[in-house]
Amino acid sequence: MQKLDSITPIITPFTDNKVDKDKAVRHGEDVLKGGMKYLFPAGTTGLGPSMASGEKHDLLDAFAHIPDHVILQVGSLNLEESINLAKEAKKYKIHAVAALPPYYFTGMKREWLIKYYTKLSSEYPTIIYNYPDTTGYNITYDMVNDIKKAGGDVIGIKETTFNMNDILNTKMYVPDFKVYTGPDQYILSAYRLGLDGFVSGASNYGYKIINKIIENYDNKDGDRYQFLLNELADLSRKYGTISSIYDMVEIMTGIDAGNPREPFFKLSKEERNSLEKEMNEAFKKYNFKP
Ligand code: ELE
Repeated sequence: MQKLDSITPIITPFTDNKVDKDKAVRHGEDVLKGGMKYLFPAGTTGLGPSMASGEKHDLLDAFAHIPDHVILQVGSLNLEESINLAKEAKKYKIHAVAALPPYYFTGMKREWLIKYYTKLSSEYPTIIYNYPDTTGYNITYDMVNDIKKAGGDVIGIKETTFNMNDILNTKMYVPDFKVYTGPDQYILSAYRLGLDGFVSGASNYGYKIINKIIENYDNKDGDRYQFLLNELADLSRKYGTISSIYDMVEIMTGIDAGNPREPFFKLSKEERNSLEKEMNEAFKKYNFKP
């Protein structure tokens, strides 16, 4: 079985509210050494929508020594800024950019979404970041085909949705196109359904478990490790979405990945201890040695 594309939407380490490039590099390199193929800075887990364009550029610069392994999320509510970042991505020769659609505003016309992706991807190969629950827009296979027809260079899509029908339609009806799952729960499904890869927030801390899922994708152990990862992802949400990942990285890899930035608040000592205890219980339950 060929390994699929494994993509980590890395957390952004902040120190005194500023992007901490050194910590980002240490954490990013550890994740790649752990077996993941691409880093995806400024995604959801990376707090991308809350970052200024210059800060996203800082991340591009931090990983300038490993451009083949970088997919920078550049989508924003300001297309000119996104296009400028795509131009920078071209200079740095990274693997590709990715982009959320314009979000928040209601009533964006289908043809505007198509124009947005056509313009952006004409600057640099683009992976569509489809996250309908948060953006309010679902980028479906027919829209992808229209973007391509209009000359856009969209090379793949990251489907952060549990709607498997949409995911499979895109795989089936869009030729020469990579389809990646977004939810942590769908890593095993990406393998079993013949998709092209996965993006997993849990890979920031759980890459060893993900390697076990991959090794065992065709047997029952694959399910066991996927269930363990799902429980960890649930714990992450219970203790504070995204913020908890900074602690989970330190607990599982020993790496200091800095702090989140407010309004994502750091976990208290008590919360962190309780999270660690629950993580250890999950490891025991699934017979996994971290
Ligand atoms: C996930 C989203 C979804 C990973 C990114 C990702 O962070 O950019 O909390 O499961 O809705 O698809 O983070 O997060 P949840 O691509």
